[in-house]
Amino acid sequence: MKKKRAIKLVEEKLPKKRFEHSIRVAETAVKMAELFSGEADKVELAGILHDYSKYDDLALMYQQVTKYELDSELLAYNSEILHGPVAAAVMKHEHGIEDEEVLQAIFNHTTGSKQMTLTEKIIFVADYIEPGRKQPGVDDIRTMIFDEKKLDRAIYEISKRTVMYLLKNDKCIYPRTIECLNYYNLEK
Ligand code: DGI
Ligand code: FE
Ligand code: FE
Ligand code: FE
Repeated sequence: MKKKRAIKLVEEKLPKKRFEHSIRVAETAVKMAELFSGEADKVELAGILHDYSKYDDLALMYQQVTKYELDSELLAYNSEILHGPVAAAVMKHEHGIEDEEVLQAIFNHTTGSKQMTLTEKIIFVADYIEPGRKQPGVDDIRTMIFDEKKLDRAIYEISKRTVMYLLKNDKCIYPRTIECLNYYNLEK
């Protein structure tokens, strides 16, 4: 899929704020690709499309999990966990995206995963640090990336902060989130 078509898809589907977030994730991801010798075209496309399913009706998402034979464990979770895997399946089956790296980056953008490809890593981090993000301490992660160039360290820090936030708010933690946390703790 060409960039222009991806932008049009997302612009027509998502609210303006979420569309603008998607563009900033893509822009941040392209900058990171330059820094870490990643593939700019891939991260740009994944960045534009990563939140495509974010506001889909939960019932529709559950239907898509079944239709596209995604892990049935997903059915126990809400749209926060579902929107990445569902968007990846929709892009593959309904919009003809074949690049597995792009699809994986969309799939895992919320939870991360162990042994991520460079494209996946970049999208996972760019989603967290794009210039519109205001989480406390997000500048520490930006420094880790743009000054220290420590990608795996940044992934660990993001996972850790996400898990701490989830525990504090009595949310369920998806197994892949923990897998990511542990893997990049050892890798960092
Ligand atoms: O879609 P975005 O808001 O751009 O960002 P995202 O896809 O990274 O989603 C972030 C949300 O997902 C954030 O509120 C935390 C939540 N999240 C991440 N990992 C888990 C999770 N929620 C649950 N319940 N369990 C997780 O493991
Ligand atoms: Fe998301
Ligand atoms: Fe994220
Ligand atoms: Fe996002």
